[in-house]
Amino acid sequence: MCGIFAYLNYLTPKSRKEILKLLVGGLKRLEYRGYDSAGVALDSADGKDMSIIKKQGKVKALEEEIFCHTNLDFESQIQSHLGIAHTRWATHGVPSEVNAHPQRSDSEHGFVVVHNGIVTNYKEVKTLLTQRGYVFESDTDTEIIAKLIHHFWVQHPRYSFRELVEQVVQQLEGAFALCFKSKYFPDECVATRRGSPLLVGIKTKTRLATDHVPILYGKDDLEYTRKEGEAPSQDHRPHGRDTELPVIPRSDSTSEFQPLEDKEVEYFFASDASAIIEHTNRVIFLEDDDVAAVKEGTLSIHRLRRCMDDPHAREITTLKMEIQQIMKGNYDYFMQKEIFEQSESVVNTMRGRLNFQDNSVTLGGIKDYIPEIKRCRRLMLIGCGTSYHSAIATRQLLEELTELPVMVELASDFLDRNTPVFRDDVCFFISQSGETADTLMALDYCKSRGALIVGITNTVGSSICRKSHCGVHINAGPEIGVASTKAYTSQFISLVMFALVMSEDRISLRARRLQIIEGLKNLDNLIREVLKLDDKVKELAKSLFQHKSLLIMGRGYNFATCMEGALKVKELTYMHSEGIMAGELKHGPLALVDDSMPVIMIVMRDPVYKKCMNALRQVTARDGKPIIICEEGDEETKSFADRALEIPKTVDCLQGILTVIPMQLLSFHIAVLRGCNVDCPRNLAKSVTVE
Ligand code: G6Q
Ligand code: GLU
Repeated sequence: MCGIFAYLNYLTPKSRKEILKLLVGGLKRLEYRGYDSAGVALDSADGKDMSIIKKQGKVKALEEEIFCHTNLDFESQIQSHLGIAHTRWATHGVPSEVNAHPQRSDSEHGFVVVHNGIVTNYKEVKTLLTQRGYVFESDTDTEIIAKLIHHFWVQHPRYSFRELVEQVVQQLEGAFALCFKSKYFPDECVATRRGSPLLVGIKTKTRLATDHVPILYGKDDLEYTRKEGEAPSQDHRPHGRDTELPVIPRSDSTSEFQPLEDKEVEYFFASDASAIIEHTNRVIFLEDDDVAAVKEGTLSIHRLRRCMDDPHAREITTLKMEIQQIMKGNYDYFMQKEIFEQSESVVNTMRGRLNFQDNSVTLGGIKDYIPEIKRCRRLMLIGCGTSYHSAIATRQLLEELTELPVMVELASDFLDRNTPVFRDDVCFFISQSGETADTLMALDYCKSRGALIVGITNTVGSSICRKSHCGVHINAGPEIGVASTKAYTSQFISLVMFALVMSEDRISLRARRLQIIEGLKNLDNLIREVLKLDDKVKELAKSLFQHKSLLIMGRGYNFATCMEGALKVKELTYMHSEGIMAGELKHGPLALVDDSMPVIMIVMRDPVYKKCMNALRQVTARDGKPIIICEEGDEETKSFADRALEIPKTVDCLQGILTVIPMQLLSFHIAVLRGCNVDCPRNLAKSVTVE
């Protein structure tokens, strides 16, 4: 949600135009995360001040403002420079120019900051700073950060930039990723995170001499530091009227800046790798409470306090992501591309895991934990939105193949209920982004109760990956469209593979396992077949797009498709849509049915076929005109339909992978016909890092 991008060139001359293009380019790559305004800060032409350009709306509007309406002396070359940029997704204060980031300390631009997340104690800090004479211009929580660092700078003129930032973050509660720039510390960048993702990309002319950056720790006896995860005690926080802001002692200056050596170097700070991959594939994923500082071209990573098990260094990771992977290719929309990619992405999910020669399944990331998982008391699958639906889609199979109780939970509701969790529970956290705040909090909750944590994510290096004991990367490739599509089918397959692993030594289940493995083997071809329905689905969309509502009914293995289909329709088309469990029809929803209410029914020849047919008759008896998604060649079922989409048959427990695709296509086409923003639906963000 929202995006940070910063670019620092050290002894690498760049024109201001190049720098601005880089900053705007970085923001464009982050657009998919969802935002409502954007801004950049760079040094003024004479290097004595800063230019901040902000715009409500799209990055395109900011780009136009920069290149058509400002006179920034584009051609002058700069040897070393830091520019910071941001896309904002408002949490405090309406989307507007003044609320957009960067936020500043004062009209002189002493300190400017970009922020992703929420500062929960901003009111207390604001009161304190107001008493000190600071005048606020925006409604954001972020502005207190810019002013607070200024306040510390006035109090401690000899502190380094990094030390000032360390003072600031000690006062903040909530979630944040921050990137600072200062007039007083030219060409220096300080960045830090707690609860929001941030990474540093490094680009050098020659190959890096090192594959890690040492972590420097502050003095252990620091009075005001706290252990990770521990809430700050009251007296460390500015909360009362006359409370002084406490100041932590300076850290041992001898431990500062052990250089990552290189003369000419460029650094990129970004919320995720898609913004930097076109520049470098060498990155460091920052951890919570890391403070990364670049001074005189040297990067150092600092932590205030050493905790048990803390590593000595942060690895420099080489990303394998290709730039083409995040481009639209021949498609008009990312979502469309991602729907059509599913015949390949499902294969990537299975690659190296499913051996079709000997019918074995290996999940390297959880292999060592399987004996422990087999001994557990129950499995809990936890996620939000689409990720939650993938758990619903596979619960029945997990119950069948593991013979364990399986609970499926929405992360937010799970937390609201303070659900009992025990040491012998195994908790799965399913998340495309790996950064969803609700899911992460549920993870922390279960971890603190001693459960085994298994992550199912699409984002390598994400918070959920790092916090899990073990896990499965679904390997669907970057998903840019806000509406999740290929991640859903890959999550589905990952959970099916897990069920197969759990049942590998069960003789009674051998035939069932082989049937499923056979089904998986041919899945990509069947997906290609389903995708051929695109034109037919488009025609269907033309007949539906002006309606107000759409009901989607089914049960058994296909209930998840109804829920997921309805979510896609809602989020992309802003139409009302409901996924209805067909068994519940007579308990209420049937009242909605008449000859004008659009109804889609999923009726497959699986164990609930007869029950679905009953529901179908209930609908047609009320003059309903159902559009039926049924099996290829099933004339009998088709005869009840107003219109039908025929889907190839596969194993019952995998059928949901095929039935969801027409729903993805339908919501996509309706959205285009209604003129909606397909890749960035209103009010939504790709990575939901707030509660
Ligand atoms: C659906 C959305 C959304 C998403 C959740 C959870 O189209 O993308 O419902 O699935 O916000 O996100 P994560 O899977 O990233 O945790
Ligand atoms: N809370 C900040 C604001 O409302 C930052 C929001 C974001 O993550 O973009 O300005």
